[in-house]
Amino acid sequence: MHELILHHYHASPFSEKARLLLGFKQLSWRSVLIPAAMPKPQLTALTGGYRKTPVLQVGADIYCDTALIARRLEAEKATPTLFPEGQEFNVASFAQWADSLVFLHAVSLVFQPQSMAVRFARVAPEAIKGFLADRASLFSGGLATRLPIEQAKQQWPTLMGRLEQQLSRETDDFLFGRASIADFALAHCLWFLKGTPVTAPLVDDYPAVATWLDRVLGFGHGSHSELSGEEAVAIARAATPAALPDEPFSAAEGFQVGQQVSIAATDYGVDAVVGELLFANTEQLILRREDPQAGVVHVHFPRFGFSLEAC
Ligand SMILES: N[C@@H](CCC(=O)N[C@@H](CS)C(=O)NCC(=O)O)C(=O)O
Repeated sequence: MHELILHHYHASPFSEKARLLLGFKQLSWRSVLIPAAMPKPQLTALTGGYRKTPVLQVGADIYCDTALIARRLEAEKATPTLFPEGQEFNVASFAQWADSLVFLHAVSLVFQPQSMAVRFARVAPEAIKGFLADRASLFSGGLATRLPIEQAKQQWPTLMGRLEQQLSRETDDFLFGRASIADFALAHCLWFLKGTPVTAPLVDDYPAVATWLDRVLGFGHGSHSELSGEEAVAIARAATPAALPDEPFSAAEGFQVGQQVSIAATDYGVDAVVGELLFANTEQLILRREDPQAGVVHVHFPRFGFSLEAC
């Protein structure tokens, strides 16, 4: 059995989502800290170009995007479930909404000058310039656009007002009764805002929301220990990818097993990964690629929110 390896960095909200999923399932994992901006040489050796954070590695299998990481962790340990029976569509759809719409509001609010001044107080001006240029290029070529700060400020009270009302009427502790992927997808966006005193009141002014957030963050991160990026690449090289799912190849009309394809996120961070298409169903695509450093790896992507093109 291979260890779970999370490639992440501390300040990343989607990394916090993945860390909380690991904590919720009480899994132990290895932590590889990656740079917050390009270049990310070891990560690129594993993914073949996908650059977003976080990425989960299990031996020579590489899982991109927290929507798929959640499903991989569910396969690793079914209980407690992230997708409660009878609520599967509701929680996955809510999570997708929070990960895109609420996250883009949070990004806009966090990137406003007063908040950035606090976050980057101890960072050299050149490094700040480089980081901001990286984030501008992250959003080029994708379908998502960054939300203007005025729009985010005006809409935030509507989002939070509705959430506060829902949570203050709730007799259960979590959004859909039991804790689910929905709670974690919303919580990481609010965790991001809690990062400085400038944006924390955007959460703390709503008492039922703040109490719920504490409860979700209380799941913690599970037990973990450090690993270097070089060691992670060596683990991939020494491993053989897991057997493919025992299911028919489906949900990729016009494509065939073994075909050379390129796969990319459609929203932002649209850097494509090229390889041989091995598997497709309604939830994931699996691509085989051979890397000079990492050897043969299988890179897994969610089906939703990713484009599949013939090369
Ligand atoms: N849909 C992706 C979104 C991931 C994402 O946007 N991550 C941010 C960090 S929180 C990112 O990749 N930023 C650019 C980077 O880290 O290079 C997921 O669920 O994993």
